[in-house]
Amino acid sequence: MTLRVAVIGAGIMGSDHARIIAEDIPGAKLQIVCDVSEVAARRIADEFAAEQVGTDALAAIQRDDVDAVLIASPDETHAELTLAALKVHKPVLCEKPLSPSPLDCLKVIEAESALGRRLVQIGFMRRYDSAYTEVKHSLDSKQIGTAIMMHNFHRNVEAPAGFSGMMAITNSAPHEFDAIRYVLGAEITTVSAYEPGLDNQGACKPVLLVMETSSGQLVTVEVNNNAAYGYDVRGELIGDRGSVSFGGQTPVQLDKALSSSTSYAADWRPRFEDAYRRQNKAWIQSIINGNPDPIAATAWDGYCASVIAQTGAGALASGQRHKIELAKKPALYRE
Ligand code: ISE
Repeated sequence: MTLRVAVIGAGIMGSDHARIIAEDIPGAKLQIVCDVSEVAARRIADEFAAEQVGTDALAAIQRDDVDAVLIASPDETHAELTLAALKVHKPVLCEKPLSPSPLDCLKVIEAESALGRRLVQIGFMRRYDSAYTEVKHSLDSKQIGTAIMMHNFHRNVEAPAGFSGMMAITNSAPHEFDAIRYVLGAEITTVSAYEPGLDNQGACKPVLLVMETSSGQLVTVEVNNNAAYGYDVRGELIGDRGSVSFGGQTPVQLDKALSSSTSYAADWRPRFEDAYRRQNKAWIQSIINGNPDPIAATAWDGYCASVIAQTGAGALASGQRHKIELAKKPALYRE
């Protein structure tokens, strides 16, 4: 069985997903690349030998020769396109965020619940990263006892123009929110957010989030989108009988001239290359098997990340500790 995939969006992530679908996944075929820019869509389609090129996402989703939809268009379009795919009962892998708006996430949840089966997976690829997998295993297998605290660091080399501390919470930190919920198996219940007071001429400042969970853990997240030295995602999970550190740069170390060095990736793609590949493979396999992948992030997980992001942004603006208020979890997403 070969699944014909439409990739919607020919930007950084769309082109990466198109490559993975075309080159790395037996059982999947890159059917169409669609982007509002025909030039961008054609460039990626030509590079990875897609059958078709399109500029109308809704039309691409409805095509008879498309079995599954991978959404990597701008964030604000994700929910609408996911709803369009659900309308024609097609499985979706939607890049994070499902939507910056929790209300729009809820619309997806309602539509999926009405269908009575899970067709939406969210691209929280860290669930497929070996570091996070091992951290979760060390906790689940009781190697470090009960989790007490978790520290998370998320650093990009340079923020795009116009990126703010607020956007660090709504665009970058959702990966952390999902990874924390996934590893700890707990909900985030409160959030406070801080920025350094220094005046660095309008550049996006780092933000520090302090959160509490439903199991009583304390969690910190530092997002620094202007870290300058490299893409660096790492952290430490502290239990009452041990602790596990994770992440870090590439595993290769260069020793010469009385010194030792390692190198950092310039952005997230090399760091999470294997995770993206495993995630997309698991997505295709789950469609072929007819069963959602057990570790995949669901529309509910997308909603939770969106609520935490929105609440975190509010906490940064107010300087107060804010409570995370979630809707009732629908039956479709309960284990
Ligand atoms: C970006 O949108 C991503 O999704 C990356 O994974 C993340 O590391 C980066 O900070 C975000 O801005």
